[in-house]
Amino acid sequence: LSSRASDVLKALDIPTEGVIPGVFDGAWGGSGPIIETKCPATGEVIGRVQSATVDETRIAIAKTVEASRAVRAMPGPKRGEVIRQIREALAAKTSDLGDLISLEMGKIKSEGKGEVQEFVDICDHATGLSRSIAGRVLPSERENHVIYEIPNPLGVVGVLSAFNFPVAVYGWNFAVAFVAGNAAIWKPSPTTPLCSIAVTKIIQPVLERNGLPAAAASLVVGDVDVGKEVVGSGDIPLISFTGSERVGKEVGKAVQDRFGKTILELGGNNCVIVDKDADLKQALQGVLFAAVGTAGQRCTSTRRLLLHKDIAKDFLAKLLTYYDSATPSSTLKMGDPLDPATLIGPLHTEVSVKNYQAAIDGVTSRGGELLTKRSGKITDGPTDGGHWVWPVVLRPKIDDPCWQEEVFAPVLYVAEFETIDEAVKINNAVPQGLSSSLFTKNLRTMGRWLGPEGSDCGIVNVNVGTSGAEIGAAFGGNKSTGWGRESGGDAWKQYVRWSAATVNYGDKLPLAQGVSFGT
Ligand code: UN1
Repeated sequence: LSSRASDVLKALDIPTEGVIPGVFDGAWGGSGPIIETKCPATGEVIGRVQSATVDETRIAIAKTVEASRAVRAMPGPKRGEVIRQIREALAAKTSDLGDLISLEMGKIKSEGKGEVQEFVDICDHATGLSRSIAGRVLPSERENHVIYEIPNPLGVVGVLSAFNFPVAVYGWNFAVAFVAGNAAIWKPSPTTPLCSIAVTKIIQPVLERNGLPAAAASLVVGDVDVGKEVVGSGDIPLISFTGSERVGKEVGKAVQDRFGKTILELGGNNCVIVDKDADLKQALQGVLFAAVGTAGQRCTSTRRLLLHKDIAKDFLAKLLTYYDSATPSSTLKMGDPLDPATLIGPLHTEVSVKNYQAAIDGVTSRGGELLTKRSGKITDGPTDGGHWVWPVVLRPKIDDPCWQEEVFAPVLYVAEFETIDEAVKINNAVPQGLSSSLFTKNLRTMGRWLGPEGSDCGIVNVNVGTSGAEIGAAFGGNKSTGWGRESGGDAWKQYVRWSAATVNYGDKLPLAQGVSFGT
C-alpha cells in the first residue's frame, strides 16, 4: 500500500493489511466474495473487502429491524442529539474522510472535503428537525371531535448509494431517517466500499455511547445479489436508491411488487441555457464547474448547453479555450485528485471510459462535430494506471439520439437557440428531469423559467450552474429521474408513516358527511 493510502486508512481506523470486513450488523464480519477496491487515479488496490453473502444480508436486515425498535423508543430530540454527536465525529475526520473519497472515488480534494461537509450540514439540519418534526391538528366537522395527522417511524430504511457520492448521499438519508425514528441498512456501490466502512466506523461508537444498538446503522457491502436482497425485503418499508435509470426501474418495480415505498434518484440530463443578456463571465464559470467538475460524474453535471445565437460563437470560443487547455500544467489542471491544485480528476472506472468513448464515437459517426481539439482516453496521463480522458464538447445533430441520454463523463453537447420559448422546450424535451439552469439578467425570462411554462426539472436554477446544490432544499428530480426527494425541505415526510387520527371526546357518535345510521 502506498504511504498516502495507508496514512488515510489508518486515520480512519481501517486495516491496512489483510482482508477488511465489509458487513456491519452491530459486529463486523462478512464471508462473501472479496472485492478489490482501486484508486481510479493510479489503479492501486487500496483495500480488499470481504462482502456480504445473501444469508449475512438477511441477518443484517433482522438485526437492523431489532435496532429500529430502540431508535423509535428514543425521544426525537434525543435522536437529534445523537446526530449532533455524529456530526462532531464526522467534522473531526473531514480531512481524512475527504481524502479517502478522493482516493477511492477519484474526485478532487476540495470536492472530497465538500462531500463530508454535505454530511455535516445535513446532520445540522436533522438535529434541528428532531425538535420540529410535526404532524398537524385539524378541525373536525363533527362536534367534540378533533383530527390529528401523526408522523411515526417506518422502521428500517434501505439506502442503496452510487459511487459518485459515496458518503453524502448516505448522509442525507441516514441523518433524516434517524431523527424520524428509523434505523438504516446501507448497501453502497461495490466500487467504493472503504468510504462506507469509514463512515460506519465513525457512526458506530456514537450510537454505542448513547446506548443504542449500532445495527441502527448497518452496512452490507456487496454486489447485485446483496442489493436484491435488501430491495426485496418485506422488512424494509422504504428503499432509497441512487443510480441509473435502468437499475432504478428494476428497483422501483421490485419494491412496488411488495407494496414498499421508494425514493429514486436516477439519471440527470441537465441543461444550461445562456440567454443573450446573461452575465457571460458568470455563465462561463457556471458551465465549466458543472460540466468539467467532478469529471462530469455528478448526477447534476451539465450535459447539454444551449446558447443564444447572438452570443454562441464568442461564448463557445472562450469555453473551448478552457477545455483545450486542460492539461496537467494548465489553469484547468488535470491530475492527481489529492493535489490541491487539481481541478479535473480521473473517471471512476474503465466502464466509464468505455461509455465516454462510445458516446463520442456515436455522435461523430452520425454526423455530429467534435469541437474540442482532443478527445479520448489519455494513455500518458498525469499518473500511470489512471482512467484519464479529455473533457469534450460536441455539436451533435439536432435530432441525434444522444440528446436523450445521460453519459456519466465529461461530455458536453452544445446547440443554439433563438427564442427562450424554444430553449425551454428543448430543456424539457428529454425523459429526465433533475437539474436545469438559466443564465439571464431578465426578470421576465426568469419568471417564465420558474413558472408552469418553465423548466420541468426538480432543480431550476438562475445564474447558478446545474450542480452543487446545498442541503437546505429537498434534492431530487422529476420524470425518469424518479420523482424522489432527499435531504432538506419536506423530504423528511417520506421517512415516516402518516396516521390520520380522528378523536371523539364527546358522548355521541356523529358520522361524517351527515350520514345517519339508525342507532
Ligand atoms: C449526485 O450527484 O448524486 O447538487 C448528488 C450536487 C450535490 C449532490 C449531487 N450536492 O451536485
